[in-house]
Amino acid sequence: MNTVLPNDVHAAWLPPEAFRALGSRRSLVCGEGTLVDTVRHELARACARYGGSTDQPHPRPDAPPSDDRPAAGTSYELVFALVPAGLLPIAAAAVEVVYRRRHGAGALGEEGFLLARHAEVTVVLAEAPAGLLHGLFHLVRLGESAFGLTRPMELHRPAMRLRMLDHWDNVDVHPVMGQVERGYAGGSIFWQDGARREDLTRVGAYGRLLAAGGVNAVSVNNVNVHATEARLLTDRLGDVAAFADVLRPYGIRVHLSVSFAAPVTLGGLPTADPLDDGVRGWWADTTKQVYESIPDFGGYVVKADSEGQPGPFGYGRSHADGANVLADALAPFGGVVHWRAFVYNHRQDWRDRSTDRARAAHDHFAPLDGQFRDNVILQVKHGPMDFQPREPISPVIAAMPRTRLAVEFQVTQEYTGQQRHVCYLAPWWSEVLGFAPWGDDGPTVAAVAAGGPADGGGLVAVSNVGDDPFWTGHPLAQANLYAFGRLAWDPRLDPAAVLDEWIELTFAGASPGGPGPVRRALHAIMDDSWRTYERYTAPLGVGFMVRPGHHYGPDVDGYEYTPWGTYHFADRDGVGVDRTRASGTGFTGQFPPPWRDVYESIESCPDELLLFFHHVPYGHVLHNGSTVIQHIYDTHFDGVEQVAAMRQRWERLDGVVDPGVHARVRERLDEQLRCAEEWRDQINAYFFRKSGVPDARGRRIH
Ligand code: GCW
Repeated sequence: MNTVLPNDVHAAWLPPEAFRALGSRRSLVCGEGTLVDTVRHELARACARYGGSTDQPHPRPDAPPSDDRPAAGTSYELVFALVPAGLLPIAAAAVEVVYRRRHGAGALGEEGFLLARHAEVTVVLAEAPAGLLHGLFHLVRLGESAFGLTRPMELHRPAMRLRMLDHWDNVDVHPVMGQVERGYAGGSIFWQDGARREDLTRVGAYGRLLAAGGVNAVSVNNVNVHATEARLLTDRLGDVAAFADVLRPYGIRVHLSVSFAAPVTLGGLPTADPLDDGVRGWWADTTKQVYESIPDFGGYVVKADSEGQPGPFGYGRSHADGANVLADALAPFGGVVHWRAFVYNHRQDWRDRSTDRARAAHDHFAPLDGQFRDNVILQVKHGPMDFQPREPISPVIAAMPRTRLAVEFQVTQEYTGQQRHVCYLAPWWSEVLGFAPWGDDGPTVAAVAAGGPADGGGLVAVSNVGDDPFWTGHPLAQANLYAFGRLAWDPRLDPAAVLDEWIELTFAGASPGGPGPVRRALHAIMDDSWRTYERYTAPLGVGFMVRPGHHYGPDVDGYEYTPWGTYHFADRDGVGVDRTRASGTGFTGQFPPPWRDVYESIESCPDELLLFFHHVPYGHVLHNGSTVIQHIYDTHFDGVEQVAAMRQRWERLDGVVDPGVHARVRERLDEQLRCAEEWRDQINAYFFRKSGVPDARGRRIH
């Protein structure tokens, strides 16, 4: 397993320095399996650099293999063990006894681990190999503090069983979308110009980074499945198997986006009707072959009847019929189908005020609750529209108690600055995950994704990685990828604390003065950067004032008269979309109480979503005491000032962080400032010209 990167590729959150505390100690690893070997390999690599040693139990030549004993005479400072274990050093054996007494077998599950410090030994126990790997990376995060005086026994288990990244990578360079659709970090790490990359070192290194954040699944190709990419399911399956081979040692399972029309386009059948026996048979046979070459294959991802992709509607069938045929093919092998709920009419007539894109997913899917197989996961974008910087949660999340739901985020910054802008998204995701759709006494969005007694669908996000030397184009966008994994593992984590972890790891080698000054500067720059982005772009939740097509920079009316269903309805008197039951599209009625009423009423609707739910006059007074028009001016002026301050703050890190990182971030901040000024000037000019209301503070509006 080679995950050693060439020097010109940034180490992200796993620089060698992050392993100093582990690599300078004497460790023992007890257990067997691919992922246990990975733990050994990681420790050996760290020890080679930092002078520690790592050992495994030496079987006595005359004893059965289970009677393993640690090398005599060595006192270990760190023990990793799969339990139940054979002979362990005394401290670890004592921890195991306490664990068994307190929790009994099975408490750690497939991926959990236990951490304790006892008699000056740090002990990590797990019941399955993946747990040891997660324990290893947890220790990497803790660094020296894992070896402090005492540490009470801690049990760590992921909140979500599936923590997945979707790649929108194409095999062939798409004439409009390029190698990676909505990719802002160069080409694909998987393919180049129509062929699988020969050297998959970066794919392996990517798996290692993901495992260290907590991700355990990756879907490798774009959900818009074009002709060449469709063949990944059949004659190009070797590509997928090769990726699976390099990701497996890090506990990452591979999934594949497939085309619903595959029985026709690949199988030569006359139909892809999900109720046709020939079609069912084709999916069953094809899937069987997939598992013959990839026994731990995760399953399929499907975008159907959406933005031109084929689907069951073409045959007069429901999305449950469509999803279930794939689910039945996958079930014998333990695979799942991620069926996307992103289904809406993208050929809408802007004159027709009754069609509301926000309603579409709920209209299509809520009536199907209870009709999906157990291994169908309905993958729902977190908001009803499309990854805008501010949206309410999708009402689908609260409407399908008998369906496994996965919530989908977008780490790639399509609508949040395209990795040219600093926009730390964890605070936004954390708000979404902590939202309680049924009111404060009910479960949160995170709890829905995690599932009740049965498994939920987990969390999915669109990756922001490419073949760029910094992985993510903007070096600070790495924090979003890291934070996604951490929040999927534990949605209650504080985004600022997650950022802290990321800084400590990534800048472990920073000089002078270690990560301290870097940490202060990065918190100042990043903690509030999502809200800053929100301030200088589309106001008060109205969304979609971006340039059509590429979605970068302002264009207030760019989507106003298009078929995409993304309107703001600004006129001389006011702005916003009336989605009330009383006089609008009725979208508020898709939410359960209390939100259906909170959003319905202009008095109780939160300011930040006001224009998502209501069309209001410019003089409408917000809860914050400002009028809508003055709020627009103020936030746009403030937002730009905040970006200027970020840029200054970053300048002071010159000579403190790696020069390559410094230069890249500086260049991006220059662009962010330019673009934020453009947003400010266009938005302010637009609303001043529409409303005729001057800025109360007399600032310059063009
Ligand atoms: O946000 C939109 C993007 C499309 C994307 C689509 C989706 C992959 O603009 O590029 O297609 O969402 O989520 O399917």
